[in-house]
Amino acid sequence: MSQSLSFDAANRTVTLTMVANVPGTPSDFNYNGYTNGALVITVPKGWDVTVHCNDDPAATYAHSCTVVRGPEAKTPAFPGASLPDPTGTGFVTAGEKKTFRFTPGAPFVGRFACLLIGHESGGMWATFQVVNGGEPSLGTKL
Ligand SMILES: [Cu+2]
Repeated sequence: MSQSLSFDAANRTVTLTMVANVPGTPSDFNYNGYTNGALVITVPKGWDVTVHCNDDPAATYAHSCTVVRGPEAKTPAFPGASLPDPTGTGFVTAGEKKTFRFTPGAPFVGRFACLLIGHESGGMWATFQVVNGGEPSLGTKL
């Protein structure tokens, strides 16, 4: 998982790779093998965030990627913080990779979620938080 997040502190850029539907985990509705907020992404306010949203080559389902303010929110928390049309055509299918880029302008605690119907409620979301200062990190919680 360590290679899922990298950053350049001098340029305040962070790159996050989220792989949907990783096999061998209890649920197909996971990112990087984690469900229900257990994966915790932390990004400082004002950094340039590039997200690679990849569907695992062996994925069973199509999936999507959006940073949202809370449970079942359907719009991005910040301009550009989503694949385009995340509840419609903005998905990735098995082996497919798409990228989006945004700059979070204010601290908050929200979610990185799949907005395809039934996926977030099935556990497909990570915790996404924006903090004042510090460095980006990727962690886990129970
Ligand atoms: Cu999904």
